[in-house]
Amino acid sequence: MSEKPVYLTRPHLPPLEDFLPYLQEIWDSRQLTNGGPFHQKFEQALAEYLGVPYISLFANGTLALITALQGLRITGEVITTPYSFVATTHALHWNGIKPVFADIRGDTCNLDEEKIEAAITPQTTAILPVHCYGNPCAAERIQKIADTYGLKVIYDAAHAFGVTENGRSVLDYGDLSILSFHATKTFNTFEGGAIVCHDSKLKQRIDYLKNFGFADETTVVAPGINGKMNEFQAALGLLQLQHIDSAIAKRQQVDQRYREALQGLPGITCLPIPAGVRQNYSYFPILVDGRYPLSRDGLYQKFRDRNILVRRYFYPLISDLTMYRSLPSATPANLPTAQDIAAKVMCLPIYPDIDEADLQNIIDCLVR
Ligand code: T4K
Repeated sequence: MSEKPVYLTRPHLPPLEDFLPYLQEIWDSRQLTNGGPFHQKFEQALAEYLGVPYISLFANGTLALITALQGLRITGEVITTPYSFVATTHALHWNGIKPVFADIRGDTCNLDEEKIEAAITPQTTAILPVHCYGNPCAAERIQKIADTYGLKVIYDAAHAFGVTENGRSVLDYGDLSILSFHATKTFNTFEGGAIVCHDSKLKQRIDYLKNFGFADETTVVAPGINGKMNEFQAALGLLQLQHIDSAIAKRQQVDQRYREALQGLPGITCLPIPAGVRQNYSYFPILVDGRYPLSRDGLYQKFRDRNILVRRYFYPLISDLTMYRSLPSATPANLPTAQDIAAKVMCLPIYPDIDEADLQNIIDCLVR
C-alpha cells in the first residue's frame, strides 16, 4: 500500500501569492460580508463567464437549493431523481415538500424524462432534475412536460459549472438552476453556490430571501434565511475564474487518458459524454458489471487496499435512505435503472494536477 492516499479529488487553488492582495484588501476595508465589493465584482464576472443574465451568490449549494424552492414558492409534491447527492432531496424536505422519485436513464444517469408524466398528481408543482456528473438533462422535453402541466422546473446544476450543449449553456433551461462551488467541485470557492435565473424580479426576491428577507434597514418582505456568500469566498471566486479554463482542460486530459486505457476492458463501461456537450469533467464514473472478475464492491476494496480513495457516487440511492424509503415512489420496483446503476457505479479520481504515477496506478488497479 502506498503511504500517500490518492484522493478522489483535490481542490484546484491559485498560487497563494496571487490571493494575498485580495486578502489585504479585505483586511483593509473590514468589509467581510453582506454584499461587499468582492461579492459585487464576483457576481458580475461570474454572470459574464457563464453567459447568464442573473446570478445570486450563496454560501453553499444546499442553501441555494433551499432558497430556490422558496423563491418560486414551491409546495406540495416535486418530481425528482433518486440518483444524486442527498442535498437534492433534503432541500425539498427542509421546505416541507414531498419528494416523488422517478427513474433515471441508463445513458446519462439523469431523471428519465419519459418517466415524469406518470408521476404527476394534482399536488405536483415542480420538477427537480439534476445534470448528473455534468451531463445535460433532456431539458427541452422536460420543459414541454412542465408547460403542459403548469409545473416549475428547478435544475440542480451543482455538477454542471460551464457545461454547454450545442453551444448553449445548460443554465439557460428551467425557471432557475443552482450551482455548487464546494471544494470538491470543478470550480470552487472553498464552500459556495449560486442561483441562476432569467428575470430581474425573481433575482430580487432571491436576494431578499438570502438576506433574511430584508429589503431595506427596516423592511422585511419574506421569512428569509442567511445564505450570503462572504468576501473571502467571493474574492477567491474572482481569482479562480482566471484559472478555470485551464483547470477544465487538464481535467479533460485525465478523462481522455482513462477512456483510452479502459476502452474494451470487459465489464467496465465509461459513461459516454453525449454528442455536442462541452463537459467540465467534474467526475469520472465507471460502471462495473458481471463480466469483470471482481464485483463492484470487490473492486472498491481493491482500490482502498491500495490507498486509492475512489467513491461510489451515488450509492446508496437517496430513495433507499431511512428518511425517504417509506415513500411510495421510493420502492425499488419503481426505480429499476437507478437501482442497477447505483449497484455498478464507481467514480475514479479526477483533478487537474493528478500525479502521472497515481493515474497509472489507478489504471493498473483496473486492468491487472
Ligand atoms: N446537489 C448535488 C447534485 C451535489 O452533488 C451537491 C454536493 C449539492 C447539491 C450540494 O452542494 P453544496 O452544499 O455541497 O455546495 C461531497 C461534497 O461535500 C458535496 O459538495 C458534493 N455534492 C458531493 C457529491 O461530494 P463528500 O462528503 O462525499 O466529500 P468528502 O469530504 O468525502 O470529499 C471527497 C474527496 O475530496 C476526498 O477524496 C477528499 C477530497 N477533498 C475534500 C474536501 C472537502 C479534498 O481534497 N479537500 C477538501 O477540502 O461530499
